[in-house]
Amino acid sequence: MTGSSSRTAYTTNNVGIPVESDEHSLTISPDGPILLQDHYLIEKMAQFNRERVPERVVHAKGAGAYGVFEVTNDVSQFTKAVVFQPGARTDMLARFSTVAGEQGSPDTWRDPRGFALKFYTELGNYDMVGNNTPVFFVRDPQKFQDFIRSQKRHPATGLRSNDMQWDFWTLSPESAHMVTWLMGDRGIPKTYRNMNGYSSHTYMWVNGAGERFWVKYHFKTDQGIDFLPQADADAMAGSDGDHHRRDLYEAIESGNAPSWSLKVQIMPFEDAADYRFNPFDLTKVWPHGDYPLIDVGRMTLNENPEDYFIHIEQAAFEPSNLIPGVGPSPDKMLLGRLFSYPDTHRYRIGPNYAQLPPNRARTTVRSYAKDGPMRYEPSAAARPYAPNSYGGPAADTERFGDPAGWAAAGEMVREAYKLHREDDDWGQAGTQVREVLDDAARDRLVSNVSGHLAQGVSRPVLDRALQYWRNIDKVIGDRIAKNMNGG
Ligand code: HDE
Repeated sequence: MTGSSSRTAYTTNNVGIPVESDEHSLTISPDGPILLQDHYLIEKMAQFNRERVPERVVHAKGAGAYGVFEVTNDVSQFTKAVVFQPGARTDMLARFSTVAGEQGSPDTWRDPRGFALKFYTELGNYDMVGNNTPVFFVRDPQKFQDFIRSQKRHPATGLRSNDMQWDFWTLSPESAHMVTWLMGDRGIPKTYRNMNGYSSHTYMWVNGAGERFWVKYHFKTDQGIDFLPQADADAMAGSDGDHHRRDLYEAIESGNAPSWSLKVQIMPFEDAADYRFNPFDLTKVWPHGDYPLIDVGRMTLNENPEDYFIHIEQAAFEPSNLIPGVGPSPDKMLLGRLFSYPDTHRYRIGPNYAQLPPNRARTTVRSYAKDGPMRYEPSAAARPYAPNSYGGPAADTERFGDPAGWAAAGEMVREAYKLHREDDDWGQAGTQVREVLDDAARDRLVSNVSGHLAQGVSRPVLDRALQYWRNIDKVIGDRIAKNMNGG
């Protein structure tokens, strides 16, 4: 037998026992029956059948990397959050994703892109889970599940259906602003490195004096915004369905670390009530002329995960991971999300998902949680209950007791938001078309919408879609109608 140092490492089973062969099952004579005691064969087959966890019900296809966030401007007058303090440097994880496609779907389908961030701070993990668009399709979580189902597969055919998509959108006019973003250049980023990220929601910041502000985040790509024209994206979907995942991995591997500059819009707490738009309506932006962008810092992604499944497939982002100095807002969609994400993680990767490598806090965890499947970190408390007289952790209400909240009163109702003086469903979409897009971008928008409508959208949905676009902008709507020969 040659010395073990000259051989490669030997194969073991899952508990470290050396195995006799990587190639042959255990049989009676070479041609005989396989024996039940071939537990290594059984272990391999049984493990293989259990390798999958349910994919994310939305945002199933994605890519991710580790990195660092560095503060470059003093915004401590607005927030006490440790991640945003002058000089702070915080390790982080980012995951970018499409929305409607399944795990094996092409990266270059037209879709919003997820922009999920996890900051490992000394006061726990802070997650900012946004998209590459500053708005969203709906403004009440009651409609989110239905919206997603209209984007996915028809229950009879198992096929995606543009008719379902436009049926939902044209019956939900609040979608107009986001659909304008989606059908424009931002709907297919050239790479994950060439897109911005947004909180989309309004959040609350609280400073050290307890003063509250409303805030929207803008992560501006330092690589420059860029997109794929529809035809190029369609071709790429066929030639390399993992184009965006590959690009991010190879860029980081080659030392070409992508970065994003974080800027925020800050609204004084008292401005919200009388602002011209509902500042908590997720289908609206705050025009930058009203609340200009303020520099905060830079996020750089410079480390690929060593194992994709462990670190990216099992990554659990949640908008409810809010550290002191950051809080939610009355945005109904955000409040709905605070429940949904931990719920989906418990279902998808188990109740102890917070102990998995990408989700583990990098600070001391003194939670009273215990037991449950796959738990392997002991509870920090000598006794599994609070209060206790054995030195267990106790909430520091004096230091952390000030919830980032707001006053609320009134009867229970099921109604839309009260309208602010410039609130409607079409105005900001029209502004986007007329004032933000240039002629070439408008031409591409008309072409993208026409092409999408031409794929299976039938009357009466098609007629509603043409009126939808005329409501956004008459000129654009007429151009689309002309293309559809139905105008
Ligand atoms: Fe999500 N969303 N979402 N979403 N979302 C999920 O949680 C949900 C919304 C976003 O890379 C799920 O872990 C509800 C807006 C990203 O792992 C789920 C509502 C925005 C990701 C979920 C929304 C997002 C998700 C599925 C309406 C941008 C991927 C898998 C109230 C501001 C995160 C998961 C990652 C994933 C729920 C709408 C962004 C089902 C209920 C708006 C980037 O929990």
